[in-house]
Parts: sequence; C-alpha cells; structure tokens
Amino acid sequence: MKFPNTPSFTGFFAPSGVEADVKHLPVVQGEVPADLAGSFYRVHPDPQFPPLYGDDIWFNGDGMVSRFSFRDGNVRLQQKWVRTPKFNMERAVGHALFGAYRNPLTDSEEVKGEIRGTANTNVIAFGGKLLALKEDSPPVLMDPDTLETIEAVYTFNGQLISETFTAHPKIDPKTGNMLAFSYAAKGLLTRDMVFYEITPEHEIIKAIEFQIPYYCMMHDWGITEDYAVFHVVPSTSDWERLEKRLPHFGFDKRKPIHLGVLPRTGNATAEDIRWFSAPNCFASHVMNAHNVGTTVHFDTPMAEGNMFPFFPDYEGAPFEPLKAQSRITRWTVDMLGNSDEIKMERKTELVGEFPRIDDRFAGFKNRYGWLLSQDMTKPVDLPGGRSAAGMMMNTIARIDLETGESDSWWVGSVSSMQEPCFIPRPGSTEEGDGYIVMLENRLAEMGSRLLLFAAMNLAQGPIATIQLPFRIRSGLHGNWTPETALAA
Ligand code: V55
Ligand code: FE
Repeated sequence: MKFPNTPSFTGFFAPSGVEADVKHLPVVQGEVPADLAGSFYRVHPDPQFPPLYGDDIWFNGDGMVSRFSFRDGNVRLQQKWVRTPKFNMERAVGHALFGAYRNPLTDSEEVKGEIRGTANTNVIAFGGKLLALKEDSPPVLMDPDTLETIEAVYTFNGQLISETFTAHPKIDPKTGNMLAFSYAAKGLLTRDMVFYEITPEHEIIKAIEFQIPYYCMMHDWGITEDYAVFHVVPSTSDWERLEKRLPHFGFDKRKPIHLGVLPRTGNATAEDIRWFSAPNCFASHVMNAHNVGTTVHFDTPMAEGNMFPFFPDYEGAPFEPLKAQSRITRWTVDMLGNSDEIKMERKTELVGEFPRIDDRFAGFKNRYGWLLSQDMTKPVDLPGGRSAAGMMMNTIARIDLETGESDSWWVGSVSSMQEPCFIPRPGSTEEGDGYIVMLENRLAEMGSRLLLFAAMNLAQGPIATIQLPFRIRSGLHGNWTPETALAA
C-alpha cells in the first residue's frame, strides 16, 4: 500500500496498523506500584488505507484503541482497531471508500448515506462497557477485556435520539451518571443539540433538545453540579464549503463566541438556557467547570486565534502560530446577573493544551489541573510529534489554581508527550492523591514509552518507565478504569 508522502503520513505520523496483545511489558526504570489494578484505555487515529484524495488530516484516521492493564506491578498492552461500519466496509474491498473529513459529498457512490464515524477521539468504560467515540456519529460498543467490537453503531438500545454523540462525555462524580451531548444532532451542519443524562445501566433518563446560535465544532463542554455549559466558538462550516471541497471547518474570526448555560437539575428545559457572549477567540478543550450558587466558572485553554491550521481561516488569512498559543483561562458568568458578557481571567502563563483533572472533582471546584505544555526555553532536536497546532508538547505540568504555581517535568529534546490521565490511588479520596499515566513519543527512535508519575510530584520525573515494543501513533484521549469497575 502506498500512503502519501506528506506530514500526516510520514515520520512519527506514519501509519502503524499494529494490533497486539503483549502480556508482560519491560519496566526499564522505577517500579509500578503493586496496588495499581485497572486499565488505561486510549485511542489514536491510524488510517487503515491510503486516503481517496492525495492527502488527509490526522483527525480522519481510523480509531485504534490501546489498553494498558495494571495488576501486581505488571503491565499488559492490548491494541486493536475499532470495527466501525467504515472500517468494515473498507476492509471488505481492500481500499478507502470514504473521502474527506466530515464531507460525505466526497464519498464513493457505494457508501453514500452510511455512518462515517472513525471512533478515533476518545474511549471510556462506563457501566462495565467500553465506548469508542467520534463526535460525528453514535458510539461504538467494545468489549473492555478483548477490545473486540460488539456493536458498530451503539444507540443505547434504541434510546439515542440524535445522529451523533460527543467524544467528551463526563461522569458526574456525585451520581455516577454519564452526562453527554450531541451536536449536529439532526444532521450535518445543523444547529441542533441534545443534552443527555445516562445511568450506569445505560438507561437514558434525560434528553433535552435545544439549538446553538451557529453551527460549530462543539468538541468539548463543561459540567457543574447544577448546570451544563456549552461554548460556541466559530470553527464553523456551511454547505458551500463542502461543495467546494474546502476543509470541513473554517475559523470565522468575524463571529463572537457564546457560552450557553443549561440548568440540569429539577425539570429544567431548553427554555431555561441563558446565553452569554464575548469577542472572538479560540477555545476547544475544557479543564473543568463549577458553580457557586448561580455563578458559573469554566476553565479552558484559550487562545487569541485559531489553533487548528488544517481548519484554516474562513476568509483565507494565514495561520498565526503565536495567536494559537493557549493558556488556562477562567470564564465566569452569573445566571441571575444583569450582564450577558463573559468575564475572563487568565490563570497561568504556561502555554498548554490537553488539560485533565482528578475526575473525582468533575463539575466541582478543583485545585489542580494537569496538562501538556510547550516550554519554548527548551531545545528541540527533531521535527515531528507536534500537536495539532504544530506545538512541541515537551513538558507535563500540574498547575495549582489557588496559588498560580506549577510543578513540571521536561521530557527532553527528542521526545514529545501525549495527553496525561489521572489515576486515583486505590483507597484515597483527597484531590491529587494518585498517579499520572501518559505516553512518551520517542521521536528519535520512532518508538514509545509509557510513563507513570506521582501526580503531586511531577518534577521528580517518572516513578516508572515502561518500554513499549512498537511505536504508538499520536493520539487524542483516554481514561482510567479500576479493575473493580470492570468486574462489576
Ligand atoms: C477534535 C478532534 C477530532 C475531531 C474534532 O480536538 C475535534 C478536537 C480527532 O478528531 O473530529
Ligand atoms: Fe478532545
């Protein structure tokens, strides 16, 4: 097979296609805590076949799920492609059938109207079942032990009322329910949304339909104890773009941003949403949100301009890397206040993305956040391995929202890192009491390592380094599941 000789398909981004089950991985430094029992699931895009048209973007590859399971100090790695409808149809004929990212007008005749999801953005165990997610389609149901696909189109037994499902669901730590949403819920480019609440038995107990001010890439959101919070940022699209075969999203810097706050307690409906606004800026991921009474705080890595060069400016302006630098910023609104404006306050000067928290505090006031950061004072000895915005994510940092201080560790000049994930220490309840697990991209040797840190002391470096037998492509998101949750 001949893949394009372009940055999306070469170097560390070369397609991998490795499916594996390696029962005992070598620990080359430190020690894996013996009481750590559970699995770290994560996913990356890994194109099965060369694209239909010359080149493609990283976001369009077929989802490949990795599972690192920890028990008695041993680590096992399983890896398998998600068998999406797209994957199965293309495998059957031995070549690509689906075209450009989120543009069905570019698909081959024989797959017109089929579900286009790649399940490449997030993977999360919930109620003993594993969901692989892409925001343009329903979840894929997988076996959490074998990584086999059980249902390629999972509708929660017919309860889903939307064509799509977010790749960023959240678990409410108080109820254990999953909170989720769908955008483009009634079809491509529509402004239709659904907010969902789902029990661990996979019963959908709430589905609130509403509309957003304009269609946008609604990639992430915030939950609080009393509200669901949606940021509308103008990575937008229209049918004319798709007909012209431009990249699906373009960043329209003429448009303001909006923050929609939906009460999620009692019998609140779409009528109860309040919309706030601010001048144009960029934000995609959300670290956490919380409310104090009717005041809602929403913490996000925010940039002045577009962060995605492959979803370029709507009017054709060149990409501006400095304006793509994001810093954790707190957006604050008051549901009972007189003002419709969003107040903004920068929380740290660190440039970073892929923010995570101790998820036991999701929706509640958290003190700490972990994220990948670009330390520009450090040398870089290799190209490649960069984030979507072209950043070299060379540092893992923990920020303290109370003091503004940070604790960080530099990975060296020939590596970069993938999104961190927090693991609670078994038996603990205090925020931050646990570990951070993450992949290191060994760019110099085209290989990968798994790193484990004490979450409250990153600066000392990894407490364990696990050597992996093959390169794992740059990925998006993942989550930890304790063994006890899978057994149940
Ligand atoms: C994002 C990632 C996606 C996508 C839409 O990081 C947004 C944002 C990996 O796919 O389809
Ligand atoms: Fe994401």
